[in-house]
Amino acid sequence: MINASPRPPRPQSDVVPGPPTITDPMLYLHLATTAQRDSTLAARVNHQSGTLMFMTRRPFDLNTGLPGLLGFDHVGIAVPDLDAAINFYRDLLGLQVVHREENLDQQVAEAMLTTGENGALGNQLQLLMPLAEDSVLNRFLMRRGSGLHHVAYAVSDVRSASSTLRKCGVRVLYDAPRAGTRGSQINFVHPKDTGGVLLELVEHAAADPQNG
Ligand code: KFV
Ligand code: CO
Repeated sequence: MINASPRPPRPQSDVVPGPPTITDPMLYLHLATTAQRDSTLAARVNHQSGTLMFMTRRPFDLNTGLPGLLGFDHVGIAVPDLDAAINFYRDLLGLQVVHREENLDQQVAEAMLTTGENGALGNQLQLLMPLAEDSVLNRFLMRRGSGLHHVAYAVSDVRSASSTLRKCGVRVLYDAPRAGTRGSQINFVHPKDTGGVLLELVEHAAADPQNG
C-alpha cells in the first residue's frame, strides 16, 4: 500500500502537472473522504474514474462560474465520412446544414447542423471529418472510433476565459486562440482534466450573423 500523506498536495503555482491516476484503492478512498470533509482542498476526486483532478488552484475563486461564459455552443462529433453523416442526421431527425467549411489549421472538414428555425448559439451539431492521416481527429477515430469528440461553450473573450481556466489548473491547449468555424476564435481544455470530455471555448466573430 502507498504511504499516503495526510492530505492531497496543494498545487503551488499556475503550472499544474497532469492529473495522476489513482490505482491504489486505499489511497483513493482516503483522498475521496478527505476531499469530502475539507471543502477548501484544491484537489477533487472523480469518483467514477478514480482520477484525481486538479480542478482549480483555489476552488472558490470562480464562485459564480466562468466570467464571460455565454452558454453552450455546439457538440462536436467525429465521423469518418462527412456526407454520410450529414445524410444520416438529415434523414433521421430532419437536421439542416447551416454551414460547411474546411479548417486547414485543425485539419478537419466540418458541417454545422441545426434543428431548423433556431440555428443560433447553443443549438448546433458539428460533424467533423479528418482531412489528414496525422491529424488529431484521425488519431481520435483510430483510437476510439466515431462518436462524441467535444462539447463547445461560447465565451465573450476566449483569451480571458483561457487565462482564467489556466490559472485554475486545467491544461488549456493553445497559448493563443486559433481559427475556428465562421471566423471564430477557439481554444480547448484537455479531456484528461475535465473528466474525459474535450472542452472547446468559442468566441464568435462580431460579424457572425449566428452570433446570438
Ligand atoms: N475526448 C476524450 N478523450 C480524448 C480525446 C477527446 N476528444 N482525444 C484524445 N483523448 C484521449 C485518448 O483516448 C487518450 O486516452 C488520451 O486522450 C491521449 O490520446 O485513456 P487514453 O486512451 O490514453 P492521444 O495521444 O490520441 O491524443 P493527443 O495527441 O494527446 O491529443 C489529444 C488532444 C486533446 C491534445 C488533441 O485532440 C487536441 O489537440 N485537440 C484540440 C484540437 C481538436 O480537437 N480539433 C478538432 C476540432 S476543431 C473544432 O471543433 C472547430 C474548428 N471549431 O471551430 O469548433
Ligand atoms: Co468544435
